Amino acid sequence: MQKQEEPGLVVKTQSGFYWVQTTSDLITCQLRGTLKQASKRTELCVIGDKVIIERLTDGSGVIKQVLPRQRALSRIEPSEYAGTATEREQVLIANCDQAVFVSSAANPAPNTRFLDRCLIAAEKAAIPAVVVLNKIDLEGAEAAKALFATYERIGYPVLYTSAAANIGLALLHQTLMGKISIFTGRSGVGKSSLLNAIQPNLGRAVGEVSAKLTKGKHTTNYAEMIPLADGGYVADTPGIRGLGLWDIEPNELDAYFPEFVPLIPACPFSDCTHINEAECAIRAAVARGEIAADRYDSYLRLREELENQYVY
Ligand SMILES: Nc1nc2c(ncn2[C@@H]2O[C@H](COP(=O)(O)OP(=O)(O)O)[C@@H](O)[C@H]2O)c(=O)[nH]1
Ligand SMILES: [Mg+2]
Ligand SMILES: [Zn+2]
Repeated sequence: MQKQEEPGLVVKTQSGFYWVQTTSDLITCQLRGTLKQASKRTELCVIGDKVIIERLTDGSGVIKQVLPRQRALSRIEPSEYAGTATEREQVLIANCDQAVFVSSAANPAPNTRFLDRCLIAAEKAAIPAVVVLNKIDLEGAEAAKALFATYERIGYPVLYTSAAANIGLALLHQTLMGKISIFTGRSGVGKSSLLNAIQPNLGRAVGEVSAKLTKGKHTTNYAEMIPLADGGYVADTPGIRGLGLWDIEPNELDAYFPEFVPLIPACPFSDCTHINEAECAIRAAVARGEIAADRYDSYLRLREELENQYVY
């Protein structure tokens, strides 16, 4: 009997098992043995990957092929090897339509340094980013909103929400509908609460302490994206502590700050670092207040981090 091959979408991964949505059903698969040796520096198969499977008689399946990725949101895998020659790429999601980065107005207070890092990763991957500021029902919301207006000026969509007070949820729902999204941000900002307010069980458990899922070497073991009733999928990542920029050269960093891009040609040197060159157009724009000092500060810090990264 000829074995039947079928296309499918990887919607969940856990400890070497892959849940693949085919046109007819959800089937638990493992990777074909020969695929496993293909690469040590990155992951072979992650949520969002399109694959070709073959069914086995016991009802499970084998992934025979992982189709080329259109896009992927990555970071340096948090592990004891990070910063060494054996560090690996962790692909958080493949082929997603957008990345939604959630912060909270208070409790925890916003960390734009971390948000900028996430936005750079999305720009590198050419994934459209959406910024969410949650918990705007809390004291301090006005100051936080003023801070986030910077991102609107740059051109990112910014949604102001409160899962607790039911603000902005319809717009968030609309933003997610029909798309494959990664929904991420630090622990406690309200990711699960927002998703559960949109659709029951769309988010992971509220208040979940996910240390087990986020720490150490085995961080890649569990990931899931959940279907929206109206089409699309949302991957609610457990709170992400850090996001080491993967595969970015120091001298390409400026290209991932959209508000820098139109000014870069005005710098006197084509390899301007925008750190200390006289007549640098970026520094001049910061001085005039056209580029937010906070964003420029993020640029300087990330640039230094990239300069210090392991060189292969
Ligand atoms: N005041 C307020 N609290 C919220 C809001 N959204 C979530 N929370 C609370 O913040 C805590 C963390 O929420 P959770 O959804 O687990 O955050 P996650 O770690 O990002 O998934 C919980 O105690 C929630 O009840 C909000 O909009 N306003
Ligand atoms: Mg959560
Ligand atoms: Zn410059």
